[in-house]
Amino acid sequence: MAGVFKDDPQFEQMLLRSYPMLIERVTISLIELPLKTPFQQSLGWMSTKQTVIVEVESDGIVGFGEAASHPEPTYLPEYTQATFEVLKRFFIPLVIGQKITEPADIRQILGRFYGHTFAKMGLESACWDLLTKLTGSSLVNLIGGIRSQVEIGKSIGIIENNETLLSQVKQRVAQGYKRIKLKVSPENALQVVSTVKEKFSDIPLMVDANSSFTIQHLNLLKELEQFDLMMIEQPFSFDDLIDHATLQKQISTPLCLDESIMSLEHARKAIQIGACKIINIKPGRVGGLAEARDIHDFCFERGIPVWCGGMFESTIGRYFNLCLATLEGFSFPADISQTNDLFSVDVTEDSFNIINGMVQVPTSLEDFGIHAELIEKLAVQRFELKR
Ligand code: OSB
Ligand code: MG
Repeated sequence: MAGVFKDDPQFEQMLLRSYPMLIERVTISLIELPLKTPFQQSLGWMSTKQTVIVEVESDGIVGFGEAASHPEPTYLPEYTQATFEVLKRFFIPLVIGQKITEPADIRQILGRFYGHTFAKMGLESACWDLLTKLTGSSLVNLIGGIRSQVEIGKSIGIIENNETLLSQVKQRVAQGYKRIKLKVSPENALQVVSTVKEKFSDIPLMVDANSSFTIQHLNLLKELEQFDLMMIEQPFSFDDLIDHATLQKQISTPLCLDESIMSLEHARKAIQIGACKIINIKPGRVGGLAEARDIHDFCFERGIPVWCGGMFESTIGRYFNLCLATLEGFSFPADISQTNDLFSVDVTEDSFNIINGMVQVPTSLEDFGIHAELIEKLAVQRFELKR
């Protein structure tokens, strides 16, 4: 806060962020949202998205948040049941009864706990929602976003049949998505990309390997160069910055890191050693919107483009991603496809609409009409703690 003065345009923002909130109740619900179409990636098949909805109450007002970790420990070590467990056992007992002045305080309070970034985001995001309700200011305003619309791309799973794959791409391009991301593995990468490139030579195209390659696949990865992809997302393991740097030195296609970046410190080191040229920011993966904004600011100052990834969140989680993607440095279409396209059940009455690949950024989470009773009904596990 030092160095921000009254005539500074940031002053109002700073005031809005400082608002005492006594955490009087926290409720978590682990829910299951069946996918309309099962999704295959190198992480495996997913037919049901498990996610944790978080409620934080202060002064009679309730904020909603989401901890959308992956259902299995294949994306990162943290998975949905672990997220629920760590919230119940460690995080909620520690935050209950605490008075915070801004959502980022959650990051300090939970700072001594390693990892479990999605669980941290669950609590912090509910506090951000609470803050918008207490101050009457939009989340975009509170975090310093500059856009009222966000560009959206589509992530397409591994589809073995070429005709089916091509018709998927065709449908998504026709719907107006601004970029297509193909999920790949060492077994299918060249075939999938060449099939799509042959028919759709000029669409913005990228691939996401979800850590399925190793440095042994160096030549295969070099062969992908010929397709002029926008970027290759996370070819190697989350804990393998060194090999990413080795690869990036040998190819001109930008590498984008997803799983590897769980904090600002990770981003700083990855950039320092040249392990990537682009960063996918998911607020859950980095432990909250405050950390996400710090990574954005760090990258923006250095001319490193970032973009907003997704975890098949419900409309609640997608809302936070949309707001984050309004920050200035977000430079590629976001993985925030429509939730009513993904799920037949959602936790809100309404959701956002994508028109020509663009979403109008919502002014408030309340606009969607949160279905609190449905969340309780859908909960396969629920835990509540009051002061
Ligand atoms: O690697 O970006 C990923 C979904 C689940 C787990 C990992 C990833 C994804 C996606 C997100 O690609 C797609 C979306 O949320 O629409
Ligand atoms: Mg990814």
